[in-house]
Amino acid sequence: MRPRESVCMRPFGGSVGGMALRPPSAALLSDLAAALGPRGFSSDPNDMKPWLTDWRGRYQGAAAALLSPATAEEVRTIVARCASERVGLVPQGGNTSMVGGATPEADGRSLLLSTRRLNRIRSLSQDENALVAEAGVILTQVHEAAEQAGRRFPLSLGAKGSATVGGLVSTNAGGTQVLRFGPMRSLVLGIEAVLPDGSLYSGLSALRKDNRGYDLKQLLIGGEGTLGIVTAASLKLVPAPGSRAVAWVGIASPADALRLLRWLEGRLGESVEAFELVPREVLVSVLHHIPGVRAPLAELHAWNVLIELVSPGSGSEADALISEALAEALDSGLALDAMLAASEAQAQGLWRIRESIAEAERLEGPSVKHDISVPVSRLPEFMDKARAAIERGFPGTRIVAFGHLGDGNLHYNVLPPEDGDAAAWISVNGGKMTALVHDLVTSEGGSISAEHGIGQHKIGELMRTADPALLAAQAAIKKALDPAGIMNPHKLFT
Ligand code: FAD
Ligand code: S2G
Ligand code: ZN
Repeated sequence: MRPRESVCMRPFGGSVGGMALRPPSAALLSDLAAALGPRGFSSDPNDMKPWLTDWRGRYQGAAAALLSPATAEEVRTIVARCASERVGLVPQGGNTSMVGGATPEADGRSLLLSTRRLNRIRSLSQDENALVAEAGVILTQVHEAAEQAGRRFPLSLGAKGSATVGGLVSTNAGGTQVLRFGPMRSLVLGIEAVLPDGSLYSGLSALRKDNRGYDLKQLLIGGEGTLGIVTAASLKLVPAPGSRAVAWVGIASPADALRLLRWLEGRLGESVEAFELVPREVLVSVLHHIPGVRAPLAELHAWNVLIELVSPGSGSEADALISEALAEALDSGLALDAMLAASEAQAQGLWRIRESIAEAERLEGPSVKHDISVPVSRLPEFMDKARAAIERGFPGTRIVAFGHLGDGNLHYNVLPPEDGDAAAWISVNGGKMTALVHDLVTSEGGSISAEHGIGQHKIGELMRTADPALLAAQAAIKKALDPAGIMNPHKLFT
């Protein structure tokens, strides 16, 4: 493997082969205003303001104008003009990116392209088990449309009320059902997208098999808006469940949680769809910050798992299956305590705890956040090693690790020492902390970005830790498809 320093990562966002991006000319702006109309074009700072900061409030961007095309053709018009004038475009859906991926640079040279008006569900076929949604359709709208048709779109996450189809595709989003159905990469059947030269790629077919060469769809999935603008996607649906059971279990350790997962899968097979690890300190934070949530068990156990089980059988079949299994787990001492949601409202109450963690964290204050994955079987040992190294190197810090245990994916966040200025501590120590965590993850064969992507937040760490051959191949793909570097400048690439 070539030594790391040999990777030539020519800056793409700003200059490719010496041709720097340019701010939009007055002529371009007036042409786009005429083409898009008053609902599709604004240069009013008040209109743009809400969309120029990322969800975590880390990045403050600026844009020459906010473009809101209503059709793929209007997207083509925008991209073709920006390509010819080498003007940067930042695609934005729900703006829930955790890595600043949808926030334009602060220099205001790029145009912000919102997909909000690309908001139609174009079709739903029960025979094909497929739904075609435009990029700006929100995840909950996809869930509702599928349910009305007796189907289900099996991907969910805490931002489901804001995250859009285009954003979910472009970040290869994960969430809480990856355990059974995989991330977006497994659930996208086809894509319609405007490529950086302004051409329209119409690949929306719901074909389950198509081996005509390279898979452009799979490049755009997880491409973070750097290879084109997704205008619609064909999504895979699965049958609606007959019944579902949601349980909250108190457990002694992540190692025991993993044992419980494998034991449940041995008994119940693929019906275990979600298995989310929640440590006591996270539960305490949610109970403190989020109104209307209650502790599921009498005791606040050091570790907890939220389990969702789905069964094709109707009525209380899922409840019966998981009750029997958990009774045995309690008898054996593997589970310390458990409660089974007795109603849909209780089930939603348990999920509300899990889905409110990010909001509770935001209210709790700044922390050094990591979205990591390691091989599942290595997770408990990784957690022990990381804790020991962090306690040695950064005394007084507090580790908060939660999330998608079954995928080997943890949100591994470290809070600064309680005394002193958190932001100041992070500005001095955050980079060293992240390097320690990411080096440990890399040494375990893991990833420094399990599901949130790279955006602008992790470019440095990607360059520092990724395989040079991979980086060089990715740069070559970017240069081939977007030679002028107009697509989402300074994201994923410098
Ligand atoms: P945006 O934030 O608008 O954009 C995300 C990226 O996609 C940017 O790079 C943007 O340029 C690009 N993009 C957006 N639309 C398009 C398009 N049409 N064409 C091309 N590029 C486009 N993520 C997970 O994976 N799992 C989780 O469990 C999870 N939980 C979350 C919980 C909360 C409370 C929050 C706030 C976020 C969470 N996220 C999670 C992160 C985020 O929701 C996902 O990354 C989501 O996919 C972003 O969708 P979005 O529409 O908000 O995209
Ligand atoms: C989750 C998003 C929030 C976070 O809740 O599963 O993906 O804090 C996360 O990282
Ligand atoms: Zn997550």
